[in-house]
Amino acid sequence: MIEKRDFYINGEWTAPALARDFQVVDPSTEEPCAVISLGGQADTDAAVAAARAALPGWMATPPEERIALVEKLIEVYKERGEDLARAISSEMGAPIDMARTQQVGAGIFHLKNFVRAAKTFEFERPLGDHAPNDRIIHEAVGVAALITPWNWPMNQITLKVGAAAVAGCTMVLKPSEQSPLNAMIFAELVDAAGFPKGVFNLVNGDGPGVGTQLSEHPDVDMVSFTGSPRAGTAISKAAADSLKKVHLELGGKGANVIFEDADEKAVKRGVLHMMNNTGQSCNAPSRMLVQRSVYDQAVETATDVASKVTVGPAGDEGRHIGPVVNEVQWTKIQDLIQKGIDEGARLVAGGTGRPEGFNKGYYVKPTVFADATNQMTIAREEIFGPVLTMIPFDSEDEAIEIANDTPYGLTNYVQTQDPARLRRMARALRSGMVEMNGQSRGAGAPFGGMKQSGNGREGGVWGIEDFLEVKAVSGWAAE
Ligand code: TXE
Repeated sequence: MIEKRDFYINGEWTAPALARDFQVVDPSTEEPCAVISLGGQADTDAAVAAARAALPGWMATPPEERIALVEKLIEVYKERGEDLARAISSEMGAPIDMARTQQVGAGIFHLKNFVRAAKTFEFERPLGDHAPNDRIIHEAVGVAALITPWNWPMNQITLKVGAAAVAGCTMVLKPSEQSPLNAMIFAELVDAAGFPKGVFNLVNGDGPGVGTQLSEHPDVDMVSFTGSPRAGTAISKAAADSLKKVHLELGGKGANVIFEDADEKAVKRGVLHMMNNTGQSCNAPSRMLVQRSVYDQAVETATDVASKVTVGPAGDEGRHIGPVVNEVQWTKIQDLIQKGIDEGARLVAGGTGRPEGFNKGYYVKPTVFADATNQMTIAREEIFGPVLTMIPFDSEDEAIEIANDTPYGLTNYVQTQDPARLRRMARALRSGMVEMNGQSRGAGAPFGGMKQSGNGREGGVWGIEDFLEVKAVSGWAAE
């Protein structure tokens, strides 16, 4: 079993102030796969102090040098890609092929986008020709606490670390205690890339401990968080006393609106997208809204596609879905599937219990509910498992109303061949992202949500701006 009890503070692997072991469990087997430490106040303080001490030097480092270090990080990241994939696979259950391509691949994608965006970003610029003595200076917010979840761990860590680094922030990362191993490898990569001491620090811990301590800490200037709305609320409250900036990327309950003129692969694509990462994605298209004229056909296709999705251990090569991350999530998903049945949705694929052939591991049957209403629990709550909810609609207006009738506003999806309708839908849907006809977001596009899905945007130039203050200078003397 892997034992990795130390934290990465001020460029050194440092033993925790107080011993508090935590077992990381492999969800494919329910067996522990590693032991880490959960940090406490002294560890949090040490990491924040290191980040604070490194801040002036890092802010004064020219952006080109910060960017060059991120480029170096990309190089070393590629060399350790397999180690990262194996860690992610064992601690959160992503099938190894998918962990290599999607989970680890996402990290390279984001870091490259930050390098590209930062190279052309004007950290300083004149206000405009009308005000020749005014200058706008973008400078780092300061010390950033980065609190990340387990579902797309390297995706979320690189989205935050890459942006903070090029912006000139120093940082303390607290990865999810469910998936700390990939984050610790990432810390080794930051070290190997040659970042100055104290710029990047990592402390493992749980929400009530290190998570809360970072959120409350008077020497932390901002918190960038991805996770549950529950924790997002707790962090906002904890951060309020010191009035620090809080960036939140929370859940979603995306609608995938399928019109009668959608392309023939639209339903299949929607089901497979829902099942990807075993449904553990905040932007999952979890409500499939289908126009009534093609609804029966769509239910048939969805049933067929979902019943062919195979489930298997994360270590197995090939295309299948793995277990969900832990027992808490497994039980929550089971309860929600049961709620769907109890509230009268029609179960057409999957259901409660483990899939056939498994008596251990947090495996969930790929599940589809038809004939749901948007008021049912399965249409309102983020299930975070391989569970699709299908809802019929008649008109475009009704589809918009149902899609927007949710507290969330992260990603919505539209399938139609009608260009005018695509444009109307893109404007009408209240979400940070609208993806149409299977076209995924381009490199450097902003990621984030409206309403209770959070605030701020990650990725590309918007991600960098989130870690920057805007300073207006008047009376500027030209050089
Ligand atoms: O998340 P938590 P959980 C949603 C999804 C899932 C549910 C619960 O619906 O079913 O959340 O997942 C840290 N102060 N998402 O319980 O607890 C925690 O240690 C500071 C959506 O695992 O939010 C971890 O590092 N930090 C989401 C991180 O928050 C706190 C991804 C996420 O854990 C804290 C994950 C506190 N009080 C879950 N409490 C997405 N948007 O993609 C917890 N944490």
